[in-house]
Amino acid sequence: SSTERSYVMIKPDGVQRGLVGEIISRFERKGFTIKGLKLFSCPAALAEEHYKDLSSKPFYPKLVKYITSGPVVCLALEGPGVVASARKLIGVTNPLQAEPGTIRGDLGIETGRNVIHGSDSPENGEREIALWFKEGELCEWEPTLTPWLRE
Ligand code: DAT
Ligand code: MG
Repeated sequence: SSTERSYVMIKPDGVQRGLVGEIISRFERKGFTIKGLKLFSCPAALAEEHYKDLSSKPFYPKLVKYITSGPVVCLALEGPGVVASARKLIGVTNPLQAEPGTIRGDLGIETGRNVIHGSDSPENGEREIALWFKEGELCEWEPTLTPWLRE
């Protein structure tokens, strides 16, 4: 549906490398609507909750350390099919395997420094947006451009 939302996050390596504008620009150009946007230093408890499905993996402690190693940029994106489309724009988990043209394919070389996160289902999109954004941090707005993007 057109109200589908994805939680997208530029990870600390993306922020440190000055890729914030480059990355946000790709989602803007594609036509998704930014409903939430902030720079944020995330506490370990939040990173642990966000990645709780991976808590049994050997790389989980390093993953939590990485995500909390510096500020991240949190994005709530909305639009038809935004969850799957954002995953396509992002590329597969290992940047060396990600296609050129994708964010990870163009900008990264290691799984443990893969620049960006995107929700893997609409349900997780809602779960993650609720986790990372507080009440009042999201904007209810509709761009005047919408009729030029959607019939
Ligand atoms: P994705 O971020 O593509 O949805 P995921 O949900 O399977 O991938 O894993 C979340 C993050 O955990 C991923 O972006 C990087 C890290 N990760 C995944 N598999 C890993 C591995 N085998 N070794 C190190 N880090 C890994
Ligand atoms: Mg995932």
